[in-house]
Amino acid sequence: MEDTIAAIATATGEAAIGIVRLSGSQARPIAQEVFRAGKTKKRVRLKSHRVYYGSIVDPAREEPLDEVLLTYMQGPRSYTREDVVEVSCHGGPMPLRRVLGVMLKAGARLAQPGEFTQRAFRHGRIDLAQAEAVCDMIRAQSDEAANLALQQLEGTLSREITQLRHQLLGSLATIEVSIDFPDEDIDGHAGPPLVDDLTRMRERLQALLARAGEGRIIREGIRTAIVGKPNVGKSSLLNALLGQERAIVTPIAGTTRDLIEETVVQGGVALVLTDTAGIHLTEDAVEQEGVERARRALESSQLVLVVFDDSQGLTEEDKSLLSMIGSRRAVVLLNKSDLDIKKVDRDWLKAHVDNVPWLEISARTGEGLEELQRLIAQLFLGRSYESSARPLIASMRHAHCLERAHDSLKQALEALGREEVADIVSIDVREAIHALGEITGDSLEADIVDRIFQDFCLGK
Ligand SMILES: Nc1nc2c(ncn2[C@@H]2O[C@H](COP(=O)(O)OP(=O)(O)OP(=O)(O)O)[C@@H](O)[C@H]2O)c(=O)[nH]1
Ligand SMILES: [Mg+2]
Repeated sequence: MEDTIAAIATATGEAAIGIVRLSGSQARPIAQEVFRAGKTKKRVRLKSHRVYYGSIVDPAREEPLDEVLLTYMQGPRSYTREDVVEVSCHGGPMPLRRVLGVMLKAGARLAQPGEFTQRAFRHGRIDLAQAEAVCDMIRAQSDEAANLALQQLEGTLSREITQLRHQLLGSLATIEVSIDFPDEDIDGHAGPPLVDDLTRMRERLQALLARAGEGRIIREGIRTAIVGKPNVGKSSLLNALLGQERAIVTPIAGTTRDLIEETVVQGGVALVLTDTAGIHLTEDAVEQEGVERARRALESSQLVLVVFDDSQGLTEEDKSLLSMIGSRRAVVLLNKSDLDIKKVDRDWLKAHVDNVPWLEISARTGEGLEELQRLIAQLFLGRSYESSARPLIASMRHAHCLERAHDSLKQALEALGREEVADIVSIDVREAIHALGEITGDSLEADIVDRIFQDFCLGK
């Protein structure tokens, strides 16, 4: 029998309410040991799916620790499918710690991160892709990301994968028949020919993979570096996008020395913005370090906003920035358009940055920022995922599994083309089935499952 786990399920800090959660066969006895109902502070026998008002006490001295609401949910009608107790106490660190403390004293063990959800998975209430969606939902930074997580939580992805996997199992059966009866041609089997089936499934995998990048962007946001030489208005741009005076702005070149990171949601996607120090040659050691950090931020970004000062015209320093972009997606921003001094040579831009769009903006008045938002959405997102019936792949892990399944099917089809013996084809199809099963957790080693749940937050 599994032990009973306990954890604080809500975030740390001050809040109206905090929740301590118990799950396991001893959840009810432990709760009954430390809970006293109502004003009379009597011990009670808890009934399932009821909410009780009362207090949590230290049973050694009957000393009350906090006033609470307690809910008992008998398994399997609970989050983990085990007996679960949730205690809502006051949401400060002290009351939460006191409530958790007596539960541990009464026999519960402190839960590992993700252990509640892991139990829900192990007891078959949700599959692995759904369990991962719990985490995504909690971490979602934009509406789109939350919608995507919810879809996955409700099983849209799991259904698609399970369906594919079952169809592949059907194909495998066809192949196995031909191994047992080698005189029969594989493709001569009744029903739709094997090659057509496998080709169609391969195409479905391809279609899912084609939009995986988009899914990741929605889930994780776009790492965006704001770069430019000193004083062009990078920090002003950060502030304008955030709608608050987050970074220090002054007319003095070299104001920003360190990286400043903030997230802003634009057109449904989160931009994880980094404001950087002006990139230029300098003797100042602090500035040099700042410039070095700016370079690294640029290198680890997915989108680069290159800021030029349109009232100044381009210098060699500006131009050298363009060579640092590499193959990253970028937008050139001609800032300070409110001054109406268009000194940046448009012809030079057209000749030298043909693959990068450019835009006039004013960080001061906000002119051009909506256009920037549209441009970014265009660069990263295709049609809206809501318009497609197919689930959107949003995690690297899922994309890797799909790639493996896809490659195995490709090999199977090639083997069929070469008229290889059925055994060879069967191995490839089995591989594909296994890879798909890793997404939903149907085929996965226990230690990999453990590793996936370690990424979870405590109490989840
Ligand atoms: N007129 C006008 N001035 C701007 C605009 N954007 C920034 N400025 C001014 O330009 C100066 C520099 O702005 P910052 O945002 O500090 O520039 P920065 O690129 O972050 O500079 P460093 O941190 O030193 O590299 C400030 O005086 C801003 O007020 C704009 O759109 N229009
Ligand atoms: Mg700055």
